[in-house]
Amino acid sequence: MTSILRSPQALQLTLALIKPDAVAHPLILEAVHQQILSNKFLIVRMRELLWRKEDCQKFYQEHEGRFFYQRLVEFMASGPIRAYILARKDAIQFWRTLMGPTRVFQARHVAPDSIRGSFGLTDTRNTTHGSDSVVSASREIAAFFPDFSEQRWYEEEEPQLRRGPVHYSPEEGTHCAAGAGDPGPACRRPVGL
Ligand code: 3AN
Repeated sequence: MTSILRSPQALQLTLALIKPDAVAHPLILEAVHQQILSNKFLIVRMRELLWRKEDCQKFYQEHEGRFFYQRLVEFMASGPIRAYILARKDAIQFWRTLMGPTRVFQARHVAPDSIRGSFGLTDTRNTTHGSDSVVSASREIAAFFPDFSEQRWYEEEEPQLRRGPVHYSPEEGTHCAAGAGDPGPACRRPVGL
């Protein structure tokens, strides 16, 4: 994998998932979406999907053998999930802080206003997922958005989004650069990609 030197000001990308427990409840789904917007993340891509069990197994491979692995895989394939590519300065760490701790009991105590503190049901059904490093963000983004080119996004869309102005489309649930004239690639892409 080639590593690209990026300006310290560059927006960082992360993969965020809303898990089946939250997607099943429209009010919780909307509340999490609003948290994303109110915390100044840019929604670069968004899609909803049903995950196949084999894909869950691959995604959570590092946890294979742990006591919760089977339960986790079954749960993640049990209903629709929503996947986002989010951009922001320090997006990875910021999203993880917003999610709160993995364990819901702990989240309710140490970060009651976090997403998991507010909506988490159990340690498995804990509302959201977020990448934990730049390397895993790239891998996870590629797993959910195979047509998305991170390199092209950094070349074409990131500079426009960083400089602004930025437009949010409530219909698509995504942001794009809203410069005068040419709308830029973020606004021209086919819906769903
Ligand atoms: P996080 O999602 O906070 O980065 P990871 O990557 O350690 O946590 O774990 C992936 C997922 O595995 C968690 N989101 C959670 O659903 C599940 N998980 C982790 N630890 C436990 C546990 N002790 N008991 C039950 N499920 C767990």
